[in-house]
Parts: sequence; structure tokens; C-alpha cells
Amino acid sequence: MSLITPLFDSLWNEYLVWSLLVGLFTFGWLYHHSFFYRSEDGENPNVDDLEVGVFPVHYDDLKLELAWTIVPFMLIVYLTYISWAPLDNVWSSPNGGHFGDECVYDDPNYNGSNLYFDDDDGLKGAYHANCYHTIEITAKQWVWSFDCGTLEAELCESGFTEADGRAVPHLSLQAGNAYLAYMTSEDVTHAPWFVSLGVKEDVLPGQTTTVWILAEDVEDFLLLCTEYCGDDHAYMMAGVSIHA
Ligand SMILES: [Cu+2]
Repeated sequence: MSLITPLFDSLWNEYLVWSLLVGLFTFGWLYHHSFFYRSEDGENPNVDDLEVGVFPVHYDDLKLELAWTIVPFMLIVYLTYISWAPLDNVWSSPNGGHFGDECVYDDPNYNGSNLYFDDDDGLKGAYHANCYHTIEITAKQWVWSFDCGTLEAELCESGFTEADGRAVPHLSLQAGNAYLAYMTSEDVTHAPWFVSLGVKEDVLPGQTTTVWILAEDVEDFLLLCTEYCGDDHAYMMAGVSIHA
């Protein structure tokens, strides 16, 4: 079972490496200076003649200030750059974006959604599909409801399942398909988190928001609410199955 999609997998690893490098550098420097510049017993600890309330301008170092401003800034620009393509992929346009247009089932050229991951597309790869299916998700305190519209049962089916000893709503999708969910809320703000797919999006009363559900692997996982919505927020879950 994939915990995150390849889209976020490579980003996660790269962010982890940079966090470790920056952490090692920062804490290494901090601990080195804390011990190396410790005052000896009996020594006047204020060897720099610092005065309370007076900024020590005689220690000003323009080169150092520029370095610690520009170097982290360049790192942030780089991390933004590598995150751009995956974000562009998960926020793709529903009109001829990465996932084409909505599938037209009676079109003689219709040949399935055909979701696939292209490793060579851009820096980190990207998902593509010929076309996508649409579903609707409605949230209310404290239950999810899924509407498959006119989709065949093989492509989308909603029902109930058991999780944590309770009956919860269930959504069944087919692997190899891209779905666009149109979502709204009947009361307060909620946010479905498709745990295994690594995506979540707010749903809001009186508004429609969308999220791409990229059903790639055959797996079962939970959908959890990740926007605090009242007493039973913690139990507001659903089961998601992606079948072959
Ligand atoms: Cu909720």
C-alpha cells in the first residue's frame, strides 16, 4: 500500500535531506560556539564589552549579513521551484489540463480514463490521464456522502463499511482512473483527507471546491476529516477502496 504518491514521495525525500543539512549546520555551529567560546573559571565573561541596550555596531559584518540572507533565500527559491510542478499537477485545470476533459462515454473514441504516472515529465514526474470522471462529495456534521452520478458501478459505487467498530460511508473506485470530486458542505467547514493519496482539500458551506482523486494502486484506506468541525470530528471518517 502506497502511503504517498510518487509525486510527493520524491519531494518528501528532498525536503528531508535539506532539513537534515540545515539542521546539522545550524545546531553544529550553535554547539561548537557554545563550548568553544565558553568563559574560563574566574574570567570576566563579558570579554566583548557588551552594554545592555546598546547594539554592538563595531561587530557589524556586511558580508556575513548578506551571506546568511542570500544563501537561505536561494534555498527557499529552489525548494519552491521543485514543488511547483507537483502542485501544478494536483491543482490541474479540469479543462484540458493534465487529465484532459471530462470523459464522454458515448464518444466512439472513448477508451477509458487511463491514468498513468510519467517519470520523465518535468523534474519530479507528473500524472496524466486521457479524461476524467466526476463525482460529488457532500460533508455535514459528522458524515460524508458520496454521489457517483451516472457512473457505472465498476467505476464508482457508494455504500457503507465498518471502521473502528462503527458503520461509516464507503466509496469504491477503480484503479487506473482519474476522478474529479466536486465538494460542498451543508453546515461548517470540513476537509476530506484521502490518507493514502496524500491529498486533502477544504469543503465549505455555500461554495464548491474540487479535488483530484488519482486512483492508481489497488488498496483500501480511510478518508478522515482534517478540519475541526465539532464534537464528533474525530469520528468523521469514511472507507475508500480502489479495486482492480
Ligand atoms: Cu468534519
